[in-house]
Amino acid sequence: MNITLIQAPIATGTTQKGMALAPERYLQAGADQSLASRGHSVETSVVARTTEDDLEAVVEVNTGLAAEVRKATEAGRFPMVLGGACNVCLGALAGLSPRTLGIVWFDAHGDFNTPDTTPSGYFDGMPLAIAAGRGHQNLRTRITEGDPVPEERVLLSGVRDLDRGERDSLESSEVRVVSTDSFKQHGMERSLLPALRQLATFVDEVYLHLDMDVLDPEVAPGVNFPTPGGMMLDDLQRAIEMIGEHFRIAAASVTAYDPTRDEGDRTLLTGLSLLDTVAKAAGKSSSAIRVIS
Ligand SMILES: [Mn+2]
Repeated sequence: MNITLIQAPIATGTTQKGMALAPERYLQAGADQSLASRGHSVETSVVARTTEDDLEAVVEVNTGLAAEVRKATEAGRFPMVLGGACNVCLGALAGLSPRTLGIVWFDAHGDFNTPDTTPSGYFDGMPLAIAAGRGHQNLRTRITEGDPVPEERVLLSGVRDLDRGERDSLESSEVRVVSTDSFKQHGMERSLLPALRQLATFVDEVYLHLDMDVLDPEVAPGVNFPTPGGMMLDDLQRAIEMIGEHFRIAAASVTAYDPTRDEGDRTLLTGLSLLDTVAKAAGKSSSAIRVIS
């Protein structure tokens, strides 16, 4: 497959700046060569952050990212975004609009706070809500003319740490949530499959978002908010394959890796292997006839 690896080095918040170093670290470690060695044709691009102000930088980087995603898509290339924090979803989705697509989002957290519910004020606890039309819409509309993604087209998976107000918002929303509790009770495949099938009644194309903290800190310690009880790598890889079996994957982002918090490059290596998994699933989903079983 033809892939454009787009580096989006953005992080918000005072102690989370390390996430902005992730894209460069992935490239240093040979992310592009690793994909090329599996038969993909890989191009790389970088979106620059020039402003100090976090919210202005969110607009700046995501506007640039949207242009890169659009360019890649128009050239028949698969946009693979290396975050950066989870707000890169805004630029990725903006580059894909006005498509009819859903979101499959893997995260230990909901990222569904709004300025009204957030206990911390942390911007990167809000991007999924923003993408779905809740909170900071003036900021979203500076990045895109497209509509928010309707909540019934959003699947949030691997969640195990929600703030109270965020939990209430999710419960009263149309967002489909598959928690790690459900994985433990029923197994990952048996939990995720019904949710994917439901989503497939609304969309045949998705944006795939992988926050590295969805994984257990055992395999991905290099994140800002490590949360025990996460997914193991093989389960997440299988989940990504399943998504490729049910949907065309329009673009993907791998976010929230903080190289300054890694232990022995464990998170880096996990991230690199996920890029391969995503590329394979996306390649399959774009070429094969999908069977919704
Ligand atoms: Mn996140």
